[in-house]
Amino acid sequence: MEKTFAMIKPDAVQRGLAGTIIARYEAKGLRIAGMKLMMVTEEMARKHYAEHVDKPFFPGLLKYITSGPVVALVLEGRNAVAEVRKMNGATNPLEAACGTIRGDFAQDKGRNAVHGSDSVESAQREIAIYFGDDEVLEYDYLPAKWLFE
Ligand code: DAT
Ligand code: MG
Repeated sequence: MEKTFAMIKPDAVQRGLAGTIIARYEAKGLRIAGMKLMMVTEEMARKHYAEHVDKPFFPGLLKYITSGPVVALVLEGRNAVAEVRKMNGATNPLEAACGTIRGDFAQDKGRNAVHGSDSVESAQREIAIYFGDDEVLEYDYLPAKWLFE
C-alpha cells in the first residue's frame, strides 16, 4: 500500500490543531505508520525543501519550519500521496477549498499548517529525512477490511 509523508507544521502545533488534523487523516482511513513530535533542523529543512532553496521565500520558510515543534507523519493508504494532498488543499490557504485542512484552518501561504509529499518518489525521499527504518511500523490495520471491498 502507498505511503506518504505529512507534516503538521509549527503554526498548527502551536495553535492546538495537531489532534484535529491527525483525526482527519485517521478518519479517512489512513494508517499511521510513523508519527513523532520533533524539531526540524536547518539541515533537514534544506534537504526537504531542496527544490526551493534558491527561491525568494526560502529564508522565511526555513525560519518558520524550524521555529517550533512539528508532528511528522508517515501515512499509508490507497493513493495516499494524492489523497493527503487533496485533504491538505491548495498551497495558498486563500485558494484552498473549504473542507480542506488549509481551507478550514489557515489564511497565509507562509503559515499553511500542513505538508504533504507531491509524489511517491518525494514521499520516499522525505520519509528518509525524518524517520529511521525502525520508526516506520508495519502492523495489522484492522479497519482495512471495512475500508476496501
Ligand atoms: P506545497 O507545500 O503545497 O507542496 P510548495 O512545494 O510549492 O507547496 O512549497 C513548499 C512550501 O513553501 C509551501 O507549503 C509554502 C511555502 N511557499 C511556497 N510558495 C510560497 C510563496 N510564494 N511565498 C511564501 N511561501 C511559499
Ligand atoms: Mg511541495
